[in-house]
Amino acid sequence: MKRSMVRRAGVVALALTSLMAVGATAQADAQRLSSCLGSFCLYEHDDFAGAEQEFLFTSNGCANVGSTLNNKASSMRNPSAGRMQLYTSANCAGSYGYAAAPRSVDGDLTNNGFDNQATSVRRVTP
Ligand SMILES: [Ca+2]
Ligand SMILES: [Ca+2]
Repeated sequence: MKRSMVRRAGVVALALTSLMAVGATAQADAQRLSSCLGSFCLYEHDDFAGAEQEFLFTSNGCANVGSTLNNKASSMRNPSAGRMQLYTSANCAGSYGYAAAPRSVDGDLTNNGFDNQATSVRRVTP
């Protein structure tokens, strides 16, 4: 079973801006991960800003990015123990173009060649 929801994250993004000024300490990374309440979160803009989609994976599987963030995701948080693979096609068709390690964050997908590309997400066992 999986489901997803989209909510605005303006207040969260403001709080994170001050967190990130502290520096990339392990503690700050843990706080950044805990700010994603689902299994995996995508954000419209760099540094976890703009619209957010939370994916609630309870097992390995594929979920499509919602219309709000389709081809718009620019940063991600993966607080889960799973590896998240991002695809440019719906229903995780074809090969993935980006993989998020368990318990990782990425504030900018541009240097991975995957800015504004994600259309679906598959959770796999690392
Ligand atoms: Ca974007
Ligand atoms: Ca990156």
